[in-house]
Amino acid sequence: MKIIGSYVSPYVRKVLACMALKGIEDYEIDPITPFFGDDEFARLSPLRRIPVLIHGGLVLNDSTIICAWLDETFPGHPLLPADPADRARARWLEEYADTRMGDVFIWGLFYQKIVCPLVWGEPGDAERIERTLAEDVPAVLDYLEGQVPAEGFLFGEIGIADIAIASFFRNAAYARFTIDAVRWPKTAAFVTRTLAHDCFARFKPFEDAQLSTDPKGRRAALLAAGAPLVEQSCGTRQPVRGMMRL
Ligand SMILES: N[C@@H](CCC(=O)N[C@@H](CS)C(=O)NCC(=O)O)C(=O)O
Repeated sequence: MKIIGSYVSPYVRKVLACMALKGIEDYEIDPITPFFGDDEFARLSPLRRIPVLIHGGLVLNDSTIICAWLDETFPGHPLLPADPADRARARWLEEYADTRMGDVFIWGLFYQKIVCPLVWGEPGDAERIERTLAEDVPAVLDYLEGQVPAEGFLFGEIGIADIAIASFFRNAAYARFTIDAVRWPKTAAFVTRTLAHDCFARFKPFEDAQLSTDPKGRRAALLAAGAPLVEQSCGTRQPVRGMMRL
């Protein structure tokens, strides 16, 4: 099995966390940033997005599709709760995280603060960052505060909804955002608890290696940290603008 996508992507992290829960250890990873994908990447990922999962002749795109396939294919820890109403709620929270939290935390913060200067050599949109922090982030946190439990996970055992939500807060932290635990105490504690779970914690050294090195030293740093890297990457040195949002 092969995963294409950087350890720092919230959607790749979501897939890797689900694989960890399922005990899937036999895979390789090509940890590219989506903007540095070659023609082979464009062929495998028509939206030029990560993650991509390849298993034999099967190529899967989109973290939700990938995680559903993992859950239907591999035994072990179920990613969805058993009760139909809970399953529906878990799917909704996954969708809410992937779409709204993606818009707010990735496109509104992480992309503006980290990706723009690093990949495009230009500052992010300061007005957008300000609006995101003043309006969009509080609205997301108000909603989550009414959803997450004071203790434990959303539906008993940790599952897809917990993982999808918590994953974005790693990127938020990279963009130097922390949850105000006085205003949103349940969400702050839930995120800390979920990100501390082994299914997330085990990948942190790879994220640190990815973030703290320049492209030249990255492969060596990731290998040194124990990342199961592919031999042949579909990464390239010249960045290509994404097609979904510019
Ligand atoms: N709905 C997709 C979203 C994937 C996504 O947006 N990935 C980001 C990386 S964090 C990406 O590839 N962005 C590049 C782009 O949209 O151009 C999923 O769940 O996999």
